[in-house]
Amino acid sequence: MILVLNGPNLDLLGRREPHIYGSTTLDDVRADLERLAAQLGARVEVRQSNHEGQLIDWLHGAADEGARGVIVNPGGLSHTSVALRDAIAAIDLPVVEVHISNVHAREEFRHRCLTAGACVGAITGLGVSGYALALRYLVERA
Ligand code: CA2
Repeated sequence: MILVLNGPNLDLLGRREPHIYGSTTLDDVRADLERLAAQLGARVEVRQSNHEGQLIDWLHGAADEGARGVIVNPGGLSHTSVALRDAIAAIDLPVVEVHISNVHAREEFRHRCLTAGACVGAITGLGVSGYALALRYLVERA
């Protein structure tokens, strides 16, 4: 199983700011990833929380839940959270960071991604396709 974690405000995906994040909802992303995972002979579990501690708890429990890898879009916590970065670094699973928008083409405060440095890699700016690309990578790697 590949765990897909989404951070604060990503529950609004497809419903606000479509010029930045597109019109696909998180439920659409879930359905697409479940379909792709089935094609690849894998399984995904897609979650979202607006709470930093909940994301950290999910990371801590990922291996015990049977995850072989994690895809994380930390949302704005990517730019601020040492605690989330430490949680990613502490677990013994490959983690890929995904950003829907190109954070490097946006405000300067989005250019630094604290969490990405603890991940095996990051995909930014390819829209929601970034999740599917990360899933393919993790299934092939695991
Ligand atoms: O591009 C991304 O995926 C981000 O992680 C989205 C975050 C932002 O803080 C990061 O810098 C980049 C924002 C969370 C999503 O917020 C939304 C607000 C309205 C509509 C859709 C999403």
